[in-house]
Amino acid sequence: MKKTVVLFLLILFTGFEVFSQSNLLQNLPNRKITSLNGKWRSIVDPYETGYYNYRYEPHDSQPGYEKNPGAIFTDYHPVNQSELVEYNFDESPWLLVPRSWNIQDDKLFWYEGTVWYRKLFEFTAADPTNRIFLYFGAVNYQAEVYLNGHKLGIHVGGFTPFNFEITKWLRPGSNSLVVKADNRRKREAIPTVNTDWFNYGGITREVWLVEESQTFIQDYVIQLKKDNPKKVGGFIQLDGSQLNQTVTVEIPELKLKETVQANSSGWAEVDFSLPDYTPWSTENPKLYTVSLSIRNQKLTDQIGFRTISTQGADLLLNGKSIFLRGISVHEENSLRGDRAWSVEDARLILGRAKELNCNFVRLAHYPHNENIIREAEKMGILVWSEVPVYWTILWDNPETVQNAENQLTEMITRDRNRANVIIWSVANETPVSEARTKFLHRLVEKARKLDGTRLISAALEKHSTKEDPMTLVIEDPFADFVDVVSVNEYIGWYDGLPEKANRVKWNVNPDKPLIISEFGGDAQFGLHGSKEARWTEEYQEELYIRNLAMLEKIPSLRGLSPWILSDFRSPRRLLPGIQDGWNRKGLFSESGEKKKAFFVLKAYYDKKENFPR
Ligand code: GCB
Repeated sequence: MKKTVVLFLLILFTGFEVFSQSNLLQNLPNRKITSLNGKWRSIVDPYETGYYNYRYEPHDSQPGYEKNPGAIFTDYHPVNQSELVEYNFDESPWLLVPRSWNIQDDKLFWYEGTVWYRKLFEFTAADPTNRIFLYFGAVNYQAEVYLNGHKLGIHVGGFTPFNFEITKWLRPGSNSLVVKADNRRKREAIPTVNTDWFNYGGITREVWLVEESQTFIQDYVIQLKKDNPKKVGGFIQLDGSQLNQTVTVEIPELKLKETVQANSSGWAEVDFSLPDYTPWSTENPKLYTVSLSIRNQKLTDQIGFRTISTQGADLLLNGKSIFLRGISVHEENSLRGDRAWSVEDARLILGRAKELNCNFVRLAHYPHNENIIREAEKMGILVWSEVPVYWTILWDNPETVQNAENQLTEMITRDRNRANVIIWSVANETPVSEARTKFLHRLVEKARKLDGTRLISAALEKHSTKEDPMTLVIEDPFADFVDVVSVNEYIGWYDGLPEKANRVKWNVNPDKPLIISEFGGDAQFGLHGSKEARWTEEYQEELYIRNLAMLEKIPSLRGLSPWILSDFRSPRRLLPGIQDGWNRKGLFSESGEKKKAFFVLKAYYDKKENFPR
């Protein structure tokens, strides 16, 4: 009986807490932050001993501590010397944060499970009345967070940020922050068990303390209104005890100063005209310093103003038809063979994209870190951002849809002030069914509610018609819900040989822009042979030549993001001597050499620079 009650409470407790967190703070880089990056103590705990007892029940709470069903590895120090304690953070190995654990110790390379992390830190607020928050860029996949023995909450989803207010749990002197990170793949999760990328585990992005006054600006949107290059719309959300405040919005370079009044919920609508300005564009990625001020806070951001819309098959950036010279990218620094997280990593990835003459990256298949979005924004690179609704999700499970919706919300909330983000993608290669379309439709509705200004898409699949296997169509009811139709195709790799591209005809909706969100094939850098020999650079080169010639004939084609910029780790890729755990579809090898196909795509993009002429 007791067991059942404990389990029930646990389900209730976790069920309630899974998505509970303080509302996400907007614009971390410009806040008053203190980094908790660096060395953390770690305990690798494959059996979750720090959580369950020998009856596989969550441990009871410790005397003198908050009720923390489950966790005992919360840096508990027994009062009584004779008490049995079977862990010791002080003597446990270090792990670097942010990083995945997989490449820090050979024993952890394939590890999927729980690692407990601990950071001791001291913190004195600039003003004792200030409020302190703890912010994680991302933890893959599930994080349980404890401060000084108190459980702050749980976060699910490996690629989005989350934060907790910790003001009342902080102590003068040393504080102990413990994170249980668990990267086990689960059937009901987003993504599910089966993907084509490496399941890097741990605290993979930056960790910060954020200091704010009693009442502060928590979130805002300052963006051009949909299709209106003259008007700024959005909102400002305050948090705290003095919510009825006036907020001043200033753009000094434009000599703009506006005030808005927050209501009793701390919410203020933003709606004003913008004087003459230089729009953000790929050629001139102009950003303005925008400041938002209330009584005790001035928060600045660098914001670009541009419109993005569609008209028939055209994609219009600032009203002008553009072609997306793109490339798909994983969040991986291939030189280190690890998750990318830093500004330097972002510059490496985006620098390679620039060498290809790209103006667009598809950040596949999950939200990437904020550094890459902001660096791309400064470099004039447009962004497609995606949630990991990938392949075979459990479409009918209400918790799964809730989880996807939550990840989508965190992605959009973090990046909806970035001028370069133009497309929210809600899925990749999901099999058509009624349940799946309903699931994705719900995500579209959510995305539009959170951000009515950007375009919605998803990477769909093509089909051939019954009458003619060489005629390709996109037979998917979901194509009706998206602003931009995007499709992945592997003609010449999984689907026939490269010459097949000569014989194929596409029959797609001429009234929506089409993006080929993937095409490509594997080549091992330095392996040469005839253009018919798979895995050679010549084969990949031929595949690119044929595919580009085929795609060029589609009148509604407005962009490409071939698969992929660089070779990336994937446990699905097992061919010895060639793949060795790497997906070899990169135009760059993992050590950064250019394959022959790189030059084919670059030459195509050089010509496309003159689009639409
Ligand atoms: C796809 C997937 C991508 C894979 C790629 C491949 O269609 O969207 O995640 O990595 O194919 O290499 O097979």
